[in-house]
Amino acid sequence: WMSECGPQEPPRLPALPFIGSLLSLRSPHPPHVLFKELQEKYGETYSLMMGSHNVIIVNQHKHAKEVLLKKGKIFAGRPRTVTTDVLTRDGKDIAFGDYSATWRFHRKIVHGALCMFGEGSASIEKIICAESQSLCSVLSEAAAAGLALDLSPELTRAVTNVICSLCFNSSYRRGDPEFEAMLHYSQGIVDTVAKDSLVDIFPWLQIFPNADLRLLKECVSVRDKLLQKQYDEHKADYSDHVQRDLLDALLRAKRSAENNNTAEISAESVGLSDDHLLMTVGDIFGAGVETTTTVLKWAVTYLIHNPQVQSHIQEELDSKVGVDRSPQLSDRGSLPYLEATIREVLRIRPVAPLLIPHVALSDTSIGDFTVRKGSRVIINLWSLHHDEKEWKNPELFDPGRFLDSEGTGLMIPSSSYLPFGTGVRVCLGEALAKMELFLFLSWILQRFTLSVPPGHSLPSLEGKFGVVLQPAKYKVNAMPRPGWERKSQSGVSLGSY
Ligand code: HEM
Ligand code: PLO
Repeated sequence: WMSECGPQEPPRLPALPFIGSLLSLRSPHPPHVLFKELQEKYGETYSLMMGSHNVIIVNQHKHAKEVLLKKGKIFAGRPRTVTTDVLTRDGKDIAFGDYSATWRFHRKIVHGALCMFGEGSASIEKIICAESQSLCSVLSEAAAAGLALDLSPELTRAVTNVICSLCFNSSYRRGDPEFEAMLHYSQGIVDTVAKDSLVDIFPWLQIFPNADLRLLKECVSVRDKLLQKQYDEHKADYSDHVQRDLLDALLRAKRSAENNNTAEISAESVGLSDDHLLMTVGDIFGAGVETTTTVLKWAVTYLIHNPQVQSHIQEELDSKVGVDRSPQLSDRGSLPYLEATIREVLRIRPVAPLLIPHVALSDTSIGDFTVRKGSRVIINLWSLHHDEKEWKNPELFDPGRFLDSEGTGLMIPSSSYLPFGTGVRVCLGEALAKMELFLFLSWILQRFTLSVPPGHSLPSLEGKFGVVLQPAKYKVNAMPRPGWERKSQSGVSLGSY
């Protein structure tokens, strides 16, 4: 009967009860969990009406890949929302900006800059190792003083300095007031922007609680001042001959567009205005800090919960790297269990469980369902990564699922795994993030065993849902491993990487 009637739209939830439960009661579950549960009643792919917006929720990998990969260009749009417009000056960035020539151009510049300073080149490895060294010496000092430490600010500073080097050729010392300000504003933005992700696209945004919107605007203005300062300094000592960082790469593209200033292509029209440059570098800086830090915090949380995984990684490190030198990127191939652990962390607690919403740019379809132009599409990565048909015991933390039966070869056991997305909107920082995760974790675990302080309970595994899924705050004991009690403090044998 259905097929004779021609193409069908996805099953639709009754709008009002749903919105009522999600927003008024705020539901006992975060949206990604709620959307996974709603599959039982409505099927894997269903839609909701939110005011005038049709929103399609995709919970299954075949449909997800059709949207992101096979029809990637058709679904490459982004919705405009009140909070992301505040953050990005009406979508003048990459992540929240709509599909356009400007978006493509900025992705290309960033990609080129990351390749040049990052991937492959030795310098990024040196930067990350220097930050690892500094991070480990903070852990040593705390251990020597018998103190338990909230690792969050330390991990954030290490990750921030890597992205600071790449974006601005600068870094922060411990206790730097500008760094403290950055920590504060960035948390404020994470707490308020794209709140509950798609909740931001409900019409009740017009009655968005003023306190939240005010906090967001304050935080964004602090961020913008810091970005503007970097921008002015870079403009002042810009030279065509040296490219120190991403901001220089963006300025160079702007200069060259201005020099070729013909009627058709001006720097403004290809999206190289001051605003566009600032928003792009703001995106990379923000994404560079919040995502990688969040994964490191989840990794530490799961390692504390699973001491057997931690000691397995340490045995691997002892036999493949030893204690006479520090881990380096070229060790990645010989530390499969650590790689598998990183993959498992990215599976079980995806940083962006609903990705960023996509928009259909023309009439199209997903599987047998028709999709109208302008529909918003939410890919529920949480459902993909916790699909019982694809993963045995999905809530169980088991790095072994990413290893072959010998336990030595890496593999991806299911295609229901997309921690960085895929297709035209795929994450721009995947390679950088993987290098950082590998080096930071291998340095820490070579030197320390992590645990909760005596008398403390294990940290919660439930994340706080926002634009990124963050673990709660807790204190950690970093106990120097045999052979590292003095060495890591004096710096002996930390030299060779
Ligand atoms: C987008 C994951 C680190 C820059 C994304 C998306 C995901 C993701 C799921 C959305 C894809 C979509 O909407 O379809 C991650 C994870 C990271 C990480 C898991 C860390 C482990 C980074 C880093 C950077 C970065 C370090 C910067 C260097 C971006 C940008 C976008 C993006 C600019 C927007 C792309 C676009 O809309 O065209 N990331 N990311 N990410 N990521 Fe990452
Ligand atoms: C994080 C807080 C910063 O202050 C601003 C910022 C910029 C880019 C955002 C990032 C935040 C959160 C994670 C995002 C990133 C762009 C791509 C990335 C959304 C809001 C992901 C995971 O998709």
